[in-house]
Amino acid sequence: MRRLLLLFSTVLFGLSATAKETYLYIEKFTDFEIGHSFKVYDVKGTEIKSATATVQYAPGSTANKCLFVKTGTTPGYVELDIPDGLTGTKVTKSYDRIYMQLRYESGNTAAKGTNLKVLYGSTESFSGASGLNEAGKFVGQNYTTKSVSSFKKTVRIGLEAKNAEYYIDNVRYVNVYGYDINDETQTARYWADKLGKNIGCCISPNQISGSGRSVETFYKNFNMLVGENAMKMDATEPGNNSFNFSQGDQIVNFAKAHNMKVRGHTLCWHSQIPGWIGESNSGSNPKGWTKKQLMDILKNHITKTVQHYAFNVVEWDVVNETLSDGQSGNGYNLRDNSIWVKVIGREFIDSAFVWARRAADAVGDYNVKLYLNDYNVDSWNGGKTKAMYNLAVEMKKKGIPIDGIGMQTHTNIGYDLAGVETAVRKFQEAGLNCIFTEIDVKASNTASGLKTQAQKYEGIAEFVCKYDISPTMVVWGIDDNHSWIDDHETSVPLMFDPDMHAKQAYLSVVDMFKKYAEAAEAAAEVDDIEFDEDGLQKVEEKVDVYTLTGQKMASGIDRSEVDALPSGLYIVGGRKVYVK
Ligand code: 9MR
Repeated sequence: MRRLLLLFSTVLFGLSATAKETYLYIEKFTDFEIGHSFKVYDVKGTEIKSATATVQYAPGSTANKCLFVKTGTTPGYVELDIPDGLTGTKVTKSYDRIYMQLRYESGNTAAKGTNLKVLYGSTESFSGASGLNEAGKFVGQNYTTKSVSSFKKTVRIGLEAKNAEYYIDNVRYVNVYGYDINDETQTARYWADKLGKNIGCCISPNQISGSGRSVETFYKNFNMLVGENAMKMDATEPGNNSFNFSQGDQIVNFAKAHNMKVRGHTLCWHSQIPGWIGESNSGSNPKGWTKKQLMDILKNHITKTVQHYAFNVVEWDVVNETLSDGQSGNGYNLRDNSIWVKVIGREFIDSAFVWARRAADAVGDYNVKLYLNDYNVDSWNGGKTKAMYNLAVEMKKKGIPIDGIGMQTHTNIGYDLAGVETAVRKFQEAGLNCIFTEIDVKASNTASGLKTQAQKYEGIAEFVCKYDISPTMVVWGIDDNHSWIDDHETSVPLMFDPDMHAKQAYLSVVDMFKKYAEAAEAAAEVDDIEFDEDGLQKVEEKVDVYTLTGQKMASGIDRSEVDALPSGLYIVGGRKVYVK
């Protein structure tokens, strides 16, 4: 008897505090006629003709179909088809759990307390307690399976029980991670790559070794890495003019192996300076360096570091956290607990950028971008953001080679997205890039905390998608247990939980990148350039206008009317246009 209807579905539900579970049914038995039989095999893969597995109604039901298994002197395992389009490797890697309901009746207790086995051919993917201890009811249970590589298009399941009678129902694969890491279209990296944007994560060399889920989580979901500490001055120049790039090199090599970019953090900071220079976070000068000596030290450091990483680092934080906290918004103040500020003064900033640019240009690395990076410089409603703007614009006007500013974005669920967008536009008007370099959004591990957190991450992702001057967003840690924020009990700031389950934050970032990438693809399809008889490109006077998400805003309007649209990005006559 053939299956009546080929049907399987992915059902999303079970929203836990952290991640969604994805279910993929192997078999519900509802699509088979009563009496349909399945083949049964022994553990070595030899068919057992004397055992039976037939579709029946569940005990006491006239509607709910399930499978009734009857074994003889050898335990038998029922063969079920793997859902279409899936391979055994993919299934067992992406869905590392199998769930099913099992039941025995009090009249035959041979199945009680026995092991369940999950086999692909004769390769065991799971063997362990079935959890079947009470007669007369279905018991639902999750079994964590092992990945297998030898498989056919079927999976075999059953209890290790002789002369037994029992029922099986609702057999399904369970993905506890909230997304399928082996399906690239479910990752932020895939869509960010399509948009030419960077989605990054900070990393330490000790997180790179091995091949487990956490390592995979880095390179499958992100296309950019930043050393959390590896490229700071205390790591790279532990002695005067004595360099050690080994930690940063490990990150660069890992990134290369996985076709990822690297951003450099950081060339000049008041913190994490080597002891031979002075004290971190201090304006004191215990070694008595003169201004000229300290300038030479900084120039040498920047030149050698930039040239060592030339072509391998695409963005540098040239100067980090040079602004003081508490700014009025008029002009700017520099922090005074910095040896650079105290001994060299304001000019160290300009010099650092010039040295970095010259060092890169001298070896032909013309594309590396140079950033001024700081925290609490996100919302235009904050005085420090205006101070950042004032400093960056002053530099730009003087011809200092600054490409943009980095908003570190160490924030919380109060993050003022509207104020941030205003700031992004201000930087855009000033001809500066504006990127998000160290994102963490503090939130409580509650449904509402995680939901609001996801909205903030999503909002940041939208700015990155929407603004050409915002090519990068980087999160400051892979999961909630790898964060410099140490109140893990009360705050879970990142996009993955410690077991690498995707949180809502990650899933909404994926969706946002996907939305813009698909809209961009749709726009490219209508981007048919026409030429007139002189070979010149025809410019349509009447155009259709769409939002980036494909919603039609206007049909056949005069091109000149486009300027009157509310400010934002549109697809006008098949081209992406920004209306101020
Ligand atoms: O995450 C970094 C942590 O491991 C270091 O101990 C700390 C030392 O200052 O620096 C942390 O990273 C900081 C980054 O370099 C600059 N912005 C603030 C980050 C969080 O403190």
